[in-house]
Amino acid sequence: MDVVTIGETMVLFTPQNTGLLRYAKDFSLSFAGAESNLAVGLARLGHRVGWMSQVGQDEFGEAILSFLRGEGVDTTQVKKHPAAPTGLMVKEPLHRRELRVYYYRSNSAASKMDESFLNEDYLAGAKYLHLTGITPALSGSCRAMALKAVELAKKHGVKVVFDPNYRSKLWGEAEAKAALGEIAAQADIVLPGIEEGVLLTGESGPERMASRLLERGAGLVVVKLGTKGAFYASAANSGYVEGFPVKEVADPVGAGDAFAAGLLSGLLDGLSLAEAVRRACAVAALAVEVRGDFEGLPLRETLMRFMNQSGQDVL
Ligand code: KDG
Repeated sequence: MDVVTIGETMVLFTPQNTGLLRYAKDFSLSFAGAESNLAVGLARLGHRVGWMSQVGQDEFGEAILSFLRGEGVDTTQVKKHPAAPTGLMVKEPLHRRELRVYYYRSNSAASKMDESFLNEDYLAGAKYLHLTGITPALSGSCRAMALKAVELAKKHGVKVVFDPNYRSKLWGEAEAKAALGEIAAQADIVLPGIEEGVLLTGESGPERMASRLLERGAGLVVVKLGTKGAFYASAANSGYVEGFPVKEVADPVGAGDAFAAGLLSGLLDGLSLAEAVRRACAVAALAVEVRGDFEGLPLRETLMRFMNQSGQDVL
């Protein structure tokens, strides 16, 4: 595998209309999960990617597996829990500027993953291990598993990519700061957004955030700056990359996962750091123009045309 990622995927219900959820009658069904979003993003760009997780022994679990297999993601490591269900997520688009999300995932099948779940040989065969800060927030056993996965990756020379993905609905700031900081310090690549950078370092600017995270052990830090682009820093070099123009943000959820997919795709293709960050910005820009967490993730050909036209319409 080029990339192995571990995390929960949920069935996602989105009302057809905006407004309070209590009045919603018609929903569309899709899937949500930072790690599987990344996996789909990489698969669409032609990379080999494996998603490790646990779903319930239920129809929603089967739906998630069919979907990810259809996208070309390797699901051979996925287990089915005999009793715990597949998690659910519901979006509440109140109006164009405010989106609330609700989780029905405590005690889900994925939250029951633990260290015994990890297949060392499978992890050892990857070039990158991708983790997000959502997995350690799911349960104590998931947190231990995430740390063990980092340890195994390091033992086998697999590069660890960590997206802090702080979710305030899953845990409090103090607990998150400690747990996310522990993984970030061991990761080769850390991908915070501005708010996560503040949480992890107490700094407010991307340059100082990146310096703090590098001092603590990260090899490369890329701070995501939304439509403005990103700031990257490693021991060797640093710089800003401008974002691509976004016509209209249809759905910002999943932008960070799209960014991570673009970055890893660029690094796997041997691009320079700045070029890989530029690819990350382009994938994120395309992803947010489409409603849904992963639906707008581009195929390689679309991405290349978009980038060659510097973000003009891809016809
Ligand atoms: O990054 C997008 C994810 O936040 C979304 O797909 C759902 O994984 C998810 C979560 O836990 O919030």
